[in-house]
Amino acid sequence: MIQSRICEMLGIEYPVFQGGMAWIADGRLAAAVSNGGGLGIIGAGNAPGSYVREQVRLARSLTSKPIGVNIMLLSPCADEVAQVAAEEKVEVITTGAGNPSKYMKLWQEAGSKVIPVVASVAMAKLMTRLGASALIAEGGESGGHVGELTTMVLVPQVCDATDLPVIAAGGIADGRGVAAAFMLGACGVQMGTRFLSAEECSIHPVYKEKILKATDLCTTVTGRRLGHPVRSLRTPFAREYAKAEYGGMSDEELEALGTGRLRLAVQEGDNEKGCFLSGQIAAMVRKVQPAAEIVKEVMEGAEPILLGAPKWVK
Ligand code: TUI
Repeated sequence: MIQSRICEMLGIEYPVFQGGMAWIADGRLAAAVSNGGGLGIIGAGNAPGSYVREQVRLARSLTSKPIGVNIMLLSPCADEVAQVAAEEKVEVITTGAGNPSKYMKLWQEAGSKVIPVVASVAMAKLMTRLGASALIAEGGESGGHVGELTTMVLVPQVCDATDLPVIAAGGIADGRGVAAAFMLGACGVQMGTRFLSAEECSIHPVYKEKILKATDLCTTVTGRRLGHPVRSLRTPFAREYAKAEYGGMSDEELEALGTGRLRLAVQEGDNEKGCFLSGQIAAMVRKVQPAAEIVKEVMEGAEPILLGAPKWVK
């Protein structure tokens, strides 16, 4: 089976991270992925430190393998959650939606490996200089908060800019995507959308069903005007928001319009008012299965492609 630098560094069997999705990636999902040989990551999102501590402890009760916590840097609770992640001594801390410089020392002193999501070469260089252990290069095919560049464009440039292991994210859901990521210079992948269909993923059944039924053009990006573009399924809410964004609404009204919508999707399955974050790859997510099976399936899919590479070159 394919092993890489990141497996060795973290003591994991497969170079597969599960994205730390806000409201979605809880201790149960993270433990299932880690038990399957990947790296399960708890998403802090906007939640307070107490929630994150509880989920870390839940994950610890379900697995003895390494786990991670993702700190969403736009969260009003980021400072508090950063502290909790250090206190709980999680093996890996990933970050998203911003610059984690001010927390790096705290986390390194706690013994955690810091693996920030970067969406640009400049951020990749800065994080390398500040002692990150690896980088996640996430292209705009991903769900949730997105950068400008695609995975195809971002990953090789980040690999050229650093000697650290690079994990590719955005638009990866099967063995072909993993093989392509390795060809771009990555030594592992992070998937979010593919894990939405995991048995251990506790999202509302309506959310799961929407992912399973998604087609290629099902997602859209809103929120550019306020400076945090977000990819989600095209739903009545996404259409309403897009209309408001290009209409006369003030920034404050627009901000208020988006507040609480992810919770409505994840917990209530509210088809009208919810914001169903999803990557472009949703159309390739076709069945509900255990998280461990997903990890194994994508890696088993990648191996023959990578080992048989000369066959594709005619
Ligand atoms: O963070 C994510 N995905 C997310 S966060 C989220 S919650 C949210 N809700 C409303 C508005 C915004 C977020 C849902 N999905 N992915 C990782 C990611 N990080 N993608 C892009 C970036 C990124 C962008 C800019 C990382 C660093 C960065 O640096 C900017 C700077 O500060 O220079």
